[in-house]
Amino acid sequence: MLKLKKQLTLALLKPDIVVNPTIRNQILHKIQSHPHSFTIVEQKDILWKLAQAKAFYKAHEGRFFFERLCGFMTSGKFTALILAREDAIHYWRQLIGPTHPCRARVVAPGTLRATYGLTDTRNSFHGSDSDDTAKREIKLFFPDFDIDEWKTNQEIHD
Ligand code: RTP
Ligand code: MG
Repeated sequence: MLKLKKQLTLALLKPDIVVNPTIRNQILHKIQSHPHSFTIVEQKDILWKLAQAKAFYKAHEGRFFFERLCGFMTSGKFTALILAREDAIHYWRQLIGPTHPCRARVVAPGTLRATYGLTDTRNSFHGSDSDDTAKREIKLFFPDFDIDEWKTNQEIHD
């Protein structure tokens, strides 16, 4: 039987989730359970300085929500995860749902942002949007993690 290759993505549980340990644990359990079945390959809690937030969200510099986004992301710890499964980038973004929770509640009820998101900016989750972005974000949050070595090990165990 043909087995699809696993892919890695970088996910963040933002400070509005991490401030509530019960909710955070519920989410960690849910994303590993059927039917989502992500494997948590690495996990780390991080507290950013403002400059780190500004660098990560540089693409949004100048937009009206940039300052409040960086303020929010430095308001407390967030959890960074490396997640693995087939088509992980696509499925993680599908599971978290559209950027804005109000819209998510209409077009994608049941998604994580629809369920937990508070506002357009305090929207609880992040997910890499492409393979290149995932590689860059994994390197940023987990500099010691060797993506190529992980891929090689997957091939050996497949
Ligand atoms: P992410 O990068 O966090 O996975 O989210 P995304 O691709 O769905 O959204 P993006 O457009 O990249 O925006 C990055 C983060 O900026 C905040 N945001 N606030 N109108 C607003 O107030 C607004 N729009 C975006 C959100 O926290 C979003 O996740
Ligand atoms: Mg984005």
